[in-house]
Amino acid sequence: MRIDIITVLPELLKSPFEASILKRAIEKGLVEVHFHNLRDYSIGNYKQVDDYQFGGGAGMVLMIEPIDKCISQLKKEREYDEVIYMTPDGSTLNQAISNEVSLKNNLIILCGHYKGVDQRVRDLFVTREISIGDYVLSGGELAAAVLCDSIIRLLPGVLNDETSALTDTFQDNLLAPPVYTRPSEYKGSKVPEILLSGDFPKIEKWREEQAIKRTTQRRPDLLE
Ligand code: 6GU
Repeated sequence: MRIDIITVLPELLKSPFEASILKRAIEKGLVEVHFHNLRDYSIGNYKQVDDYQFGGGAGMVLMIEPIDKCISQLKKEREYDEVIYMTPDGSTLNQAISNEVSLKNNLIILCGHYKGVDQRVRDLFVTREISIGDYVLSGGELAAAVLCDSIIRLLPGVLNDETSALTDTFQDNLLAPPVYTRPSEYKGSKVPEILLSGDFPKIEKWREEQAIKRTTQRRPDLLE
C-alpha cells in the first residue's frame, strides 16, 4: 500500500508514523507514507493556499488550484484507488470502513483545514469523505493519522500475531472481552479462575459470553 497525504501542516502528522506498529510497518516495506505540503503547490508570490469564502462569512477556505496541482502531479506518477477527504461532515469511520480501505493499493488523503476546501475539490477529485466522530478538530490531520493507523494495522504482516486483529473490539460487531496478565492475584483482586484452567474450549466460551455481556451493557447499538 502507498498513502500520499496532502496537508498544510505535515509536521502535525509525522510523529505517529515514527513509533511502534506504524514505524515497523514502514520499515518492513508493507506501506509507504508520503507527506505533501500544500504550500509547495501554492500560487503567486505569497505562497497562498487559502482565501476568503464567496458570499462572505468568517473563516478561510482551501483553494482548488494548489490541491489540483498536487493531486494531478501524483496521478501522473501512478493510479490511485481513492482520494479521501477528511472532514467532520463525512461518513463516520468504523471498522467496516477501515477493513474496506485497507484492501486498496494507492490512496490520497486530503486533510481539510479552516472552513474546509472549495466544494469543487470535493465534486471533482474526492471519492470518499471520512469523519472520525461527532466533534470538531482544528484540522483533518489528526483524523488522517487515526484513519491511517486503523488501516495500516490490518495490512498482512503488520501485526506480529496474525490473528490479533481478528479478535479486536468491533471485528464481529462485539467489544473485546476483559484481559488479564500476571500476577494472578494482586492485593486480593483475582484473575477469573477459568482463565487459569487451561481448558481452552471453556475459555473461548467464557470470552464470548463476556464480549456479549460487555457489548449489551456498553454498546447495545452494535447488536441491532
Ligand atoms: Cl476528519 N476533521 C475535522 N476537522 N474534525 C473532525 C473530523 C475531521 N472528524 C471528526 N472531527
